Amino acid sequence: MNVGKTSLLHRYMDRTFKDTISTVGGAFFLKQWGPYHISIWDTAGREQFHGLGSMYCRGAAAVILTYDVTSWQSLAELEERFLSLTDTAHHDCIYAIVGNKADLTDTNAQLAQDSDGHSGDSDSLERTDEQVLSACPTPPASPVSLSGLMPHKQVTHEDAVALYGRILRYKGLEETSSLPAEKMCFETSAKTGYNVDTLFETLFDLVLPSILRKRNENQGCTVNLEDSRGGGGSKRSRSGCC
Ligand SMILES: Nc1nc2c(ncn2[C@@H]2O[C@H](COP(=O)(O)OP(=O)(O)O)[C@@H](O)[C@H]2O)c(=O)[nH]1
Ligand SMILES: [Mg+2]
Repeated sequence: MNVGKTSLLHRYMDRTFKDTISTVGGAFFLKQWGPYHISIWDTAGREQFHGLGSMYCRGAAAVILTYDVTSWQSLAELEERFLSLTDTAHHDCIYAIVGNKADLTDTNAQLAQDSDGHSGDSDSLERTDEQVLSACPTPPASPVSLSGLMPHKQVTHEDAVALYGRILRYKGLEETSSLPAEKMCFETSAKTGYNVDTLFETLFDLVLPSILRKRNENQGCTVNLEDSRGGGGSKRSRSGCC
C-alpha cells in the first residue's frame, strides 16, 4: 500500500521528495550515524513480496510500521498483513508506528522542516484498490475533518497508540517494561519533512545502546560485515521499515 515508506527514506537520506517512486521488491539504505553504519531496509508492501519483507525483518533491531493518516485501511493492513512479517525480528526489536502524509490533514505538518522541503499543495489522496477485511480495528464512526479542503484524517494518534498496545501483546511484551506508546507513535510528512528526522534519529538513539551492549556481551544481534576484512570498528546494525 502506498503509505510513503520509500518517500520517508528519500526525505531522510536525500532530503528530497518525488511524487512518484516505485519500489520493486525492496531497497537498502546505509546511514552513517556517528562512527556506525545503520542499514535500513525499505520493503515493498505488495503481497507478492511478503517473503522479502520477512527476510528484511530478520534480526532487525527496529521496525517502522507505516500507515497513511488519511486511510483507515492502511492501518488495518499493517496489523493484518504486515505484523506477522516481524516474527523474524530480534526479540529485543523495538517498534515504531508511523502515520505518514500528515501534511494532508494537519496544518502544522504542512510547514517544510528542512531547506528542501516545501509546503503541501493539493495532492490527490492516495487510494488502494485492494479491499481488506478488517479483523481487528473498525473504522471510526465519524472521521475527523480538519477543514473543508483537507482530506479526512481517518487515523488518530489514539488509534496508533492502541495498535502499539496490540503489537506489544502480539509480541508477548509487557507494556510496563517496553518503550511507551507516546514515544513510539509518530506522525510524519515525507513531503514536507515534518517529524522525519525526529523519527529516524529517535530510533537510532534507542537501538544503538542495546546493540552495543549486546556486542560487548558477545551475543550481538547484528551482522558485522567487516569481520572478514579484519577490524575497522565499523558495525552495521539492522533497522527495518515496513
Ligand atoms: N501528500 C503526501 N504524499 C506522500 C507523502 N509520502 C508519500 N506520498 C505520496 O504517496 C505515494 C506513495 O509513496 P511511496 O513512497 O512510493 O509509498 P510506498 O509504497 O509506501 O513506498 C507517492 O505518490 C508519494 O508522492 C506525504 O508525506 N505526503
Ligand atoms: Mg515503496
